[in-house]
Amino acid sequence: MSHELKLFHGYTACTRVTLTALETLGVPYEDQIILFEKGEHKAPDYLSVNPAGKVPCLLVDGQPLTENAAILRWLHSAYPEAKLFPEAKDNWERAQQLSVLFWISSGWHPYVRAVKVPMMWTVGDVEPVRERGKELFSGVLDQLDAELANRRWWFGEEWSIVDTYFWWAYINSEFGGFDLSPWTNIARHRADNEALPQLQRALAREKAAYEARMA
Ligand SMILES: N[C@@H](CCC(=O)N[C@@H](CS)C(=O)NCC(=O)O)C(=O)O
Repeated sequence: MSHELKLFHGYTACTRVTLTALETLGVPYEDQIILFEKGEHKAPDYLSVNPAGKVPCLLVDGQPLTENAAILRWLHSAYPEAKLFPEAKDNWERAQQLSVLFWISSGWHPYVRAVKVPMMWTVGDVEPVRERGKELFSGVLDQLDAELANRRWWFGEEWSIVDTYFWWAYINSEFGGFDLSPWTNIARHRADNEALPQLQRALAREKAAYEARMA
Protein backbone atom coordinates (compact mmCIF):
# COMPACT_ATOMS: atom_id res chain seq x y z
CA MET A 1 0.00 0.00 0.00
CA SER A 2 1.42 3.41 -0.90
CA HIS A 3 1.22 6.40 1.40
CA GLU A 4 1.43 10.12 0.96
CA LEU A 5 4.41 11.27 3.02
CA LYS A 6 5.48 14.75 4.00
CA LEU A 7 8.36 15.46 6.36
CA PHE A 8 8.82 18.65 8.37
CA HIS A 9 12.51 18.98 9.10
CA GLY A 10 15.15 21.44 10.28
CA TYR A 11 18.61 22.49 9.16
CA THR A 12 21.32 20.21 10.70
CA ALA A 13 18.59 18.82 12.99
CA CYS A 14 17.96 15.21 14.01
CA THR A 15 15.62 15.13 11.02
CA ARG A 16 18.70 14.25 8.98
CA VAL A 17 18.07 10.74 10.23
CA THR A 18 14.42 10.73 9.11
CA LEU A 19 15.40 12.25 5.75
CA THR A 20 18.00 9.53 5.28
CA ALA A 21 15.37 6.90 6.10
CA LEU A 22 13.02 8.40 3.49
CA GLU A 23 15.83 8.46 0.93
CA THR A 24 16.52 4.79 1.68
CA LEU A 25 12.92 3.86 0.88
CA GLY A 26 13.16 5.26 -2.61
CA VAL A 27 9.51 6.40 -2.60
CA PRO A 28 8.29 9.93 -3.36
CA TYR A 29 7.80 12.28 -0.44
CA GLU A 30 7.36 15.99 0.16
CA ASP A 31 9.42 17.95 2.61
CA GLN A 32 9.18 21.32 4.28
CA ILE A 33 12.00 22.92 6.18
CA ILE A 34 11.11 24.68 9.43
CA LEU A 35 13.45 27.57 10.13
CA PHE A 36 14.42 27.71 13.81
CA GLU A 37 16.16 31.06 13.30
CA LYS A 38 12.80 32.54 12.22
CA GLY A 39 10.97 30.86 15.11
CA GLU A 40 8.82 28.85 12.71
CA HIS A 41 8.80 25.79 14.99
CA LYS A 42 6.84 27.80 17.61
CA ALA A 43 4.62 29.70 15.15
CA PRO A 44 0.89 28.91 14.92
CA ASP A 45 1.10 27.35 11.44
CA TYR A 46 3.54 24.68 12.58
CA LEU A 47 2.03 24.26 16.05
CA SER A 48 -1.20 23.29 14.32
CA VAL A 49 0.74 20.38 12.77
CA ASN A 50 2.85 19.46 15.81
CA PRO A 51 1.80 21.19 19.06
CA ALA A 52 5.13 20.18 20.61
CA GLY A 53 6.86 22.64 18.25
CA LYS A 54 9.61 20.17 17.36
CA VAL A 55 10.85 18.39 14.29
CA PRO A 56 10.67 15.77 12.90
CA CYS A 57 7.00 15.45 12.15
CA LEU A 58 5.97 13.08 9.37
CA LEU A 59 2.54 13.46 7.84
CA VAL A 60 1.34 10.05 6.73
CA ASP A 61 -1.72 10.43 4.53
CA GLY A 62 -2.29 13.74 6.31
CA GLN A 63 -1.90 12.38 9.87
CA PRO A 64 1.06 13.57 11.99
CA LEU A 65 3.58 11.18 13.49
CA THR A 66 6.29 12.64 15.72
CA GLU A 67 9.45 11.38 17.48
CA ASN A 68 12.29 9.91 15.44
CA ALA A 69 12.04 6.51 17.10
CA ALA A 70 8.34 6.13 16.30
CA ILE A 71 8.74 7.43 12.75
CA LEU A 72 11.67 5.11 11.99
CA ARG A 73 9.83 2.09 13.35
CA TRP A 74 6.68 2.95 11.43
CA LEU A 75 8.65 3.40 8.19
CA HIS A 76 10.32 0.07 8.80
CA SER A 77 6.99 -1.71 9.29
CA ALA A 78 5.41 -0.01 6.25
CA TYR A 79 8.45 -0.47 3.93
CA PRO A 80 10.28 -3.57 5.22
CA GLU A 81 12.09 -4.10 1.90
CA ALA A 82 14.15 -0.94 2.60
CA LYS A 83 15.80 -2.77 5.53
CA LEU A 84 16.04 0.23 7.81
CA PHE A 85 16.61 -2.34 10.58
CA PRO A 86 17.85 -5.91 10.40
CA GLU A 87 15.21 -8.60 10.29
CA ALA A 88 14.27 -9.41 13.90
CA LYS A 89 13.71 -13.08 14.53
CA ASP A 90 11.62 -12.58 17.68
CA ASN A 91 10.22 -10.02 20.11
CA TRP A 92 13.50 -9.94 22.00
CA GLU A 93 15.38 -8.72 18.93
CA ARG A 94 12.64 -6.18 18.20
CA ALA A 95 12.95 -4.89 21.77
CA GLN A 96 16.74 -4.62 21.37
CA GLN A 97 16.22 -2.49 18.28
CA LEU A 98 13.85 -0.21 20.19
CA SER A 99 16.28 -0.06 23.08
CA VAL A 100 19.06 1.45 20.98
CA LEU A 101 16.67 3.97 19.40
CA PHE A 102 15.53 5.16 22.82
CA TRP A 103 19.09 5.26 24.06
CA ILE A 104 20.00 7.70 21.30
CA SER A 105 16.83 9.80 21.44
CA SER A 106 16.61 10.11 25.22
CA GLY A 107 20.26 9.60 26.19
CA TRP A 108 22.50 10.98 23.48
CA HIS A 109 20.26 13.74 22.16
CA PRO A 110 20.13 15.81 25.41
CA TYR A 111 23.93 15.61 25.71
CA VAL A 112 24.35 16.81 22.14
CA ARG A 113 21.97 19.66 22.89
CA ALA A 114 24.01 20.64 25.97
CA VAL A 115 27.18 20.74 23.85
CA LYS A 116 25.74 22.39 20.75
CA VAL A 117 23.06 24.72 22.12
CA PRO A 118 23.66 24.98 25.90
CA MET A 119 21.46 28.09 26.00
CA MET A 120 18.49 25.70 25.66
CA TRP A 121 19.35 24.24 29.10
CA THR A 122 20.13 27.36 31.12
CA VAL A 123 19.25 31.03 31.51
CA GLY A 124 22.65 31.55 33.12
CA ASP A 125 26.24 30.98 32.05
CA VAL A 126 26.33 28.50 29.15
CA GLU A 127 29.93 27.32 29.53
CA PRO A 128 29.45 25.04 32.58
CA VAL A 129 26.48 23.43 30.81
CA ARG A 130 28.55 22.86 27.68
CA GLU A 131 31.46 21.43 29.71
CA ARG A 132 29.18 19.02 31.59
CA GLY A 133 27.55 18.08 28.28
CA LYS A 134 31.01 17.25 26.89
CA GLU A 135 31.82 15.02 29.87
CA LEU A 136 28.54 13.13 29.62
CA PHE A 137 28.85 12.86 25.86
CA SER A 138 32.36 11.40 26.16
CA GLY A 139 30.89 8.55 28.21
CA VAL A 140 28.45 7.44 25.52
CA LEU A 141 31.10 7.87 22.81
CA ASP A 142 33.35 5.50 24.78
CA GLN A 143 30.56 2.92 24.76
CA LEU A 144 29.90 3.28 21.03
CA ASP A 145 33.58 3.23 20.15
CA ALA A 146 34.10 0.02 22.14
CA GLU A 147 31.19 -1.67 20.35
CA LEU A 148 32.47 -0.56 16.95
CA ALA A 149 35.85 -2.15 17.63
CA ASN A 150 34.20 -5.52 16.97
CA ARG A 151 31.98 -4.78 14.00
CA ARG A 152 31.51 -2.34 11.15
CA TRP A 153 27.99 -1.18 12.00
CA TRP A 154 25.94 -1.20 15.20
CA PHE A 155 24.07 -4.41 14.36
CA GLY A 156 26.92 -6.17 12.56
CA GLU A 157 28.09 -6.12 8.95
CA GLU A 158 24.96 -4.41 7.59
CA TRP A 159 24.12 -0.73 7.91
CA SER A 160 20.87 0.18 9.65
CA ILE A 161 19.25 3.54 10.31
CA VAL A 162 20.56 3.57 13.90
CA ASP A 163 24.06 4.00 12.46
CA THR A 164 22.99 7.25 10.84
CA TYR A 165 21.26 8.27 14.07
CA PHE A 166 24.57 7.84 15.94
CA TRP A 167 26.33 9.69 13.11
CA TRP A 168 23.95 12.64 13.39
CA ALA A 169 24.56 12.85 17.16
CA TYR A 170 28.34 12.77 17.07
CA ILE A 171 28.80 15.12 14.13
CA ASN A 172 26.47 17.63 15.76
CA SER A 173 28.66 17.76 18.84
CA GLU A 174 31.37 19.23 16.58
CA PHE A 175 29.17 22.29 16.05
CA GLY A 176 29.65 22.91 19.77
CA GLY A 177 33.44 22.64 19.48
CA PHE A 178 33.68 19.02 20.59
CA ASP A 179 36.81 17.15 19.45
CA LEU A 180 35.93 13.67 18.16
CA SER A 181 39.48 12.70 17.18
CA PRO A 182 40.21 10.42 20.20
CA TRP A 183 37.50 7.93 19.10
CA THR A 184 39.10 6.10 16.19
CA ASN A 185 36.40 3.48 15.58
CA ILE A 186 33.86 6.28 15.45
CA ALA A 187 36.04 8.05 12.86
CA ARG A 188 35.83 4.96 10.66
CA HIS A 189 32.06 4.64 11.28
CA ARG A 190 31.68 8.29 10.33
CA ALA A 191 33.51 7.85 7.03
CA ASP A 192 31.37 4.77 6.24
CA ASN A 193 28.17 6.72 6.95
CA GLU A 194 29.26 9.70 4.89
CA ALA A 195 29.89 7.43 1.90
CA LEU A 196 26.26 6.25 1.88
CA PRO A 197 24.35 7.53 -1.18
CA GLN A 198 21.11 7.82 0.81
CA LEU A 199 22.81 10.05 3.39
CA GLN A 200 24.34 12.20 0.67
CA ARG A 201 20.94 12.58 -1.01
CA ALA A 202 19.36 13.52 2.33
CA LEU A 203 22.01 16.20 2.95
CA ALA A 204 21.57 17.57 -0.57
CA ARG A 205 17.80 17.76 -0.10
CA GLU A 206 18.16 19.49 3.26
CA LYS A 207 20.63 21.99 1.81
CA ALA A 208 18.42 22.73 -1.20
CA ALA A 209 15.39 23.29 1.06
CA TYR A 210 17.37 25.55 3.38
CA GLU A 211 18.98 27.61 0.64
CA ALA A 212 15.66 28.08 -1.15
CA ARG A 213 14.15 29.59 2.01
CA MET A 214 17.20 31.70 2.93
CA ALA A 215 17.70 33.15 -0.59
N1 LIG B 1 12.76 13.25 21.05
C1 LIG B 1 12.56 13.99 19.83
C2 LIG B 1 13.44 15.20 19.83
C3 LIG B 1 13.06 16.16 18.75
C4 LIG B 1 13.85 17.44 18.88
O1 LIG B 1 14.22 17.88 19.99
N2 LIG B 1 14.12 18.07 17.75
C5 LIG B 1 14.85 19.32 17.76
C6 LIG B 1 15.70 19.44 16.52
S1 LIG B 1 17.06 18.30 16.57
C7 LIG B 1 13.87 20.46 17.79
O2 LIG B 1 12.84 20.42 17.16
N3 LIG B 1 14.21 21.48 18.57
C8 LIG B 1 13.39 22.64 18.73
C9 LIG B 1 12.98 22.82 20.15
O3 LIG B 1 13.15 21.91 20.97
O4 LIG B 1 12.44 23.88 20.46
C10 LIG B 1 12.83 13.08 18.62
O5 LIG B 1 13.71 12.22 18.73
O6 LIG B 1 12.19 13.23 17.58
